[in-house]
Amino acid sequence: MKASVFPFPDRPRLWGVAVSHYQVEGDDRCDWTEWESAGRTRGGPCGRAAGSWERYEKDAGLAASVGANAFRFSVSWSRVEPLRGSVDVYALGRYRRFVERLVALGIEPVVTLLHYAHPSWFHRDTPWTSTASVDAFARFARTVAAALAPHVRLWTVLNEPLVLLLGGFLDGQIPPGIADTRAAGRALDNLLAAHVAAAAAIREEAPGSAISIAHNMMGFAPERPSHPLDLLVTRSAHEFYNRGLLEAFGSGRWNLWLPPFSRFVGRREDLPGSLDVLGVNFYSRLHLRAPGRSRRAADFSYRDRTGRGLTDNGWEIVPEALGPLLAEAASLRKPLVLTENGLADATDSRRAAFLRDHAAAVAESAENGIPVHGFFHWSLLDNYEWLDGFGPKFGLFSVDPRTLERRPRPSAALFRELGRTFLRPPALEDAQKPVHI
Ligand code: IFM
Repeated sequence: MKASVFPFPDRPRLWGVAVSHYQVEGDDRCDWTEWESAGRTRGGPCGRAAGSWERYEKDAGLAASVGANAFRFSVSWSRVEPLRGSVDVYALGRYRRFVERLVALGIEPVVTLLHYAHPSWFHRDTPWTSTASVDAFARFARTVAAALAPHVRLWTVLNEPLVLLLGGFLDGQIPPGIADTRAAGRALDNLLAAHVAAAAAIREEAPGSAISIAHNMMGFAPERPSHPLDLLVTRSAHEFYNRGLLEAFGSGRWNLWLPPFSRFVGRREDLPGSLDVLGVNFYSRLHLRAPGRSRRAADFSYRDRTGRGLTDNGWEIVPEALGPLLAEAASLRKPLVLTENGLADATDSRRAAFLRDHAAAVAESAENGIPVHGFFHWSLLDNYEWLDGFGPKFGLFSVDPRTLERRPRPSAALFRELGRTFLRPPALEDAQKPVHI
């Protein structure tokens, strides 16, 4: 059996912060800027975002100041390859400098290759519905891996591929704005093929790398707890959204049914071997009701069932849903990392409890033998939220929209304290236990 490349022996646990390039860098022309110009978002243009393109080294320092030993960010494909086939070496060098800074601070860089935004040429020339997308993406992955090796050892190839599929190809809410089941089926096949090809390219350019995806997992609950139709759609939502990709990466076969009429079936024998680590993004839970009043199969909504209140963008706070989802993710038999978890909370009145409760859920899972080796808070900074603009404040640090000055929110201190516990070596814990003789 092949020795596992993750967890890293010299850094068995990761306590980190996460951002994505488009949401923080600013002034990056890509499919999403076109989407904004076409008035397809609710929140206005991204513009300067948090200005991180000029401030990444400062952001690395902020991460260090809150005790992070890992920093997850994404590389902008549109900056690296603004025209198809031509690489901007300055952009690559910029990321290289950032990575070197992280390493100098003792922070593990964790790099995502596809975090929603694409170069403007992509959907025209090599769209996900065409097999040409596979080579185009693998070439980008190879270029980035060659530029950032050997400093980057953990790669998140695709961020939330099912969200991209649902939003981009089934309900047309995000680029490329398609709503067509057949196109979605082709896009899924090519996304998975692209993952495999990118993983191979990274492993060649950066030997010893660990390859992951960030899989968005949600809690699902029946709106009426004992209503048979609500129970049925809840089960189907869980199977489709949470389990579908686990089965695909576990067995190389997928059969995803999205009621009532969308089914995606496929196989790739090389899929299981293309993943070393499973990243889980977890935020909230949806309550389902069938038949739907506004949607045919079912309606879904967030509800405050735990009495903790909803986040600023209306999501239920439900840490008790995390443990069962991590257990489900563990059925893939790969090491796990919680690659995103956080909330929109401008006044910082709920973030401390949120952090504490989710860290406790992770600790409990680990104690129960779930191999969860990392925890990344979304986000380090207030940033641009895809459809909602700058309204939701996800940052441990607020960002002044005028000066782009970063300021720690009070809960940042708690993040640091929780990190100390999470990163404490187990041997030390044992040594601290009272010894009875
Ligand atoms: O901001 C997003 C991120 O880009 C992907 N996961 C969910 C976050 C909060 O909506």
